[in-house]
Amino acid sequence: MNGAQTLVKTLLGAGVDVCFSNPGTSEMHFVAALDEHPDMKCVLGLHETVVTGAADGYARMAGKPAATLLHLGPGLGNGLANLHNAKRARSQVVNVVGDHATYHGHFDAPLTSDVEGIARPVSDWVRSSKTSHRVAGDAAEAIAAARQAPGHIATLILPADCAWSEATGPASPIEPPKPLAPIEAAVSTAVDWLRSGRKVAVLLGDQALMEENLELAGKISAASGCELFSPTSNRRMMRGAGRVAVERIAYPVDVALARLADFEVVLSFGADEPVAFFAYPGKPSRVFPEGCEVIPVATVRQDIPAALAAVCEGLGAQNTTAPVTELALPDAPTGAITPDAAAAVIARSLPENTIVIDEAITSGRSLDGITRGAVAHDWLQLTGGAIGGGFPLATGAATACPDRPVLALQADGSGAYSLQALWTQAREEQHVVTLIFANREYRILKGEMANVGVKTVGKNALGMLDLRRPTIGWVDLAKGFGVAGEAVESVEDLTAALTRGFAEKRPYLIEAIMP
Ligand SMILES: Cc1ncc(C[n+]2csc(CCOP(=O)(O)OP(=O)(O)O)c2C)c(N)n1
Repeated sequence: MNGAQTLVKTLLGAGVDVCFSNPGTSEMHFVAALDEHPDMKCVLGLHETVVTGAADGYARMAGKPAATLLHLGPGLGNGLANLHNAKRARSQVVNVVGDHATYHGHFDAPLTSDVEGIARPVSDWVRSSKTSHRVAGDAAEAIAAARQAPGHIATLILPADCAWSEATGPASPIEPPKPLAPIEAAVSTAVDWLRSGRKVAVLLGDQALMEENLELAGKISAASGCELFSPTSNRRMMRGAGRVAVERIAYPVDVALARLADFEVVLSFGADEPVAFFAYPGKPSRVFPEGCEVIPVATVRQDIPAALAAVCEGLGAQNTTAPVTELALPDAPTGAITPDAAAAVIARSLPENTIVIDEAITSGRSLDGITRGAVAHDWLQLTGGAIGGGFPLATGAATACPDRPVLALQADGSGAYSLQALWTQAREEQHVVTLIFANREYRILKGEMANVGVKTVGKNALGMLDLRRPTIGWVDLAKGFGVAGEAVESVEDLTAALTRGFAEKRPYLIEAIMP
């Protein structure tokens, strides 16, 4: 058995049975080892940003890591933006990055690079295997590091000679440490605040946004009158009819500041204090008011369900009924595809249990409110602000949940970073409907120019924000990657197109041309 074979067996032994990959020569022994195991699902991405973004989407839905297979420093480098997003999502990912044979690096062949240096900023754990005998043990440690709560990026660098040389055998899985127990003092402080009659915001992130934990938060809210919020961007929120609703803090700083102005304390479960995405001249970085204390009742490293249950018990709210969202669909809109009208169509069209991927940027500003009463669904967002996550997240989510429909809400500028994922969706016959919001500009950046105080916008600046010269032909691009689709210009046609798309059970792309 060689090092690569022990690696694959170690991955499978620990339950890692999906590998998103884009291989090269230095990974050929790993490819051969994967080939010996039909129980390992290998999914090819045509660019590494697809590979890493898909691993993120997979982890969020599967609750366990996938492996990635990346080609030396440049391959890893191509995947960095979506590894950054995955790190911010606290997703579990095991990167396997091939490298030159240990003795070859010295010759400075063209692909020689500082792989560890490239990996470190986006990895919580990095190691380069030193010998073939150590590959399996390193892999077991990498998997345990990725799985440790709340989820981490582990990068294992595999020199080619460590892959092809004789090795002893696979390593047994290592059980990661359990999340830390909540601290009693934090729980009782939270209970005191909730009983105080003061204005309390409860901030929910990470595992707190899963259905059973939302129910606990709902009981706490019903018993105390506190309001429930989540950060602006979340890894995965379970929402819709039958679930406790949580309000997402708005992206525009002024809107967030106005909404949160009266709160005296924030009790957080699985979320850091939310701050403005960017600094703006004359505006604060914090979105909760000056003097408002933020108390981390449970950090992401702690047992979030246990902390919610303890606070619930402290309030005596165990038997309180959590207020859940009733099914409430907006009226059918008519006419042009504006963000509000599109949100209403989406709310009305969602099949039960859809996984929604949200990279809609400005076209998605009203989605949170308008889709709240839709049928039950999951909502995955771009967590790290590095655009180009949408198509790959959809691909990864569909890999994890082949029986659930996926709806990718995709802004056009962001979509142009990683549309190669369509090809993977076609090849894997994934049930992904992509809705492109074709506003044909970087609309958010036009607003940001004004927000940072720029008064005049001339030809050069406009040229960097406009996508009309030439317009992007999304339906043709999708067709080129093997995905059927259509363009629509009214919400009536959008409704019909979504019905067709969800009936397809294969990938389908809808280009919604916006005014
Ligand atoms: C990796 C990366 N590159 C660049 C940016 C800067 N950026 C933020 S939003 C944006 C354009 C978004 O345009 P689009 O996706 O069309 O959405 P719209 O604003 O039109 O709704 C850019 C380039 C970024 N956030 N991440």
